[in-house]
Amino acid sequence: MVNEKKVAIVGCGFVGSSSAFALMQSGLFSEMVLIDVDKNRAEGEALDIAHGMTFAEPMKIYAGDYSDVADAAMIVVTAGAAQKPGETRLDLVNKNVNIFKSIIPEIKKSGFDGILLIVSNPVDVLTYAAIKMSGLPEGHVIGSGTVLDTGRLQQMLGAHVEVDPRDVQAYVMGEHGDSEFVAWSSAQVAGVPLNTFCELHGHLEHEAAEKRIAEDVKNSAYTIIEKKHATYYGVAMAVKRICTAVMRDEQTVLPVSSLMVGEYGLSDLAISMPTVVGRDGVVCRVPVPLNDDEQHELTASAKALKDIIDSVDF
Ligand code: 6V0
Repeated sequence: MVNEKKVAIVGCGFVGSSSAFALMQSGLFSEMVLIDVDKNRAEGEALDIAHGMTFAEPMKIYAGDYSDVADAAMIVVTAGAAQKPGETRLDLVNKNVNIFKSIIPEIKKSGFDGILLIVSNPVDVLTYAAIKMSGLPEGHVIGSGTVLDTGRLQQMLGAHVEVDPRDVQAYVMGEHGDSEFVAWSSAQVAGVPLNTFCELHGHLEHEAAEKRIAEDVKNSAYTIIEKKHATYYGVAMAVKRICTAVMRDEQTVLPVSSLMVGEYGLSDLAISMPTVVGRDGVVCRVPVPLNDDEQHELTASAKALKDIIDSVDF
């Protein structure tokens, strides 16, 4: 029996604890279990977050293990090593796939039957790995994908054209990483094509602005990591947004990462595209029209991911 008010978080570092903090304040759940190989860390975070509870939404929060996740409605996985100087991306992939080999089979063994949200990086490869290892229906395993990148894009575009970022419809698609791209050709503000809206604000150098903003979005994580060694508040809010879409069955369009089954000619990999998200995870995907350049960028991004997937032993 699934407990509709229970969430588990695996990995209680910067991202896991910030997500736990955001979820505690959300009122979505009344029970939250924190799991980490470093049990002390999980216990410390549970205590610290629980002490804020009387100022937010009361809930049960505790450090636990995989025997506690069977009836969870959602599990958020943020466990994993972060890239170190001198370490290749592939080194990180293998390291985190190995960490997933110690986590996902435990989740499967528990009989968990909810929605599995993958946040650890490289998120697209690990989402694919979790789909393969968990035995869960494909649509029940989603990666946070480019939800954070899209939030960053909306925030920057909102500042650029001086409008509430929530009124900007524009998506970052592809890999959550270096090969991601912005689907500029479909970008709008309140139904008005983005370029037209920009011109209303006297911004006429569309190509230069698009290039600058897309680069700033893509480099956000590097910039933040350089300054404060990790990024966690933005992604924690993205986690809360995805959990809200699932638990409230909102059918919200979010660019999560999920298994492609022929969309844009792609299959057998997880990558981000606008997707309707509800209580069943992936409800359906939204085939946002892409121009030739964008289709080319998506194909290249998918190839970069596929090459990594093919080199990893799942
Ligand atoms: P962190 O602060 O080092 O935390 C990682 C945590 O995972 C630590 O507490 C570890 O003890 C724990 N851990 C390691 N192995 C296991 C295991 N086998 N079982 C349980 N717990 C384990 O890293 P941080 O929290 O900063 O980042 C976590 C992951 O999130 C990394 O892979 C980041 O690259 C990724 N991010 C993903 C983002 C996204 O948008 N998808 C954004 C930011 C970071």
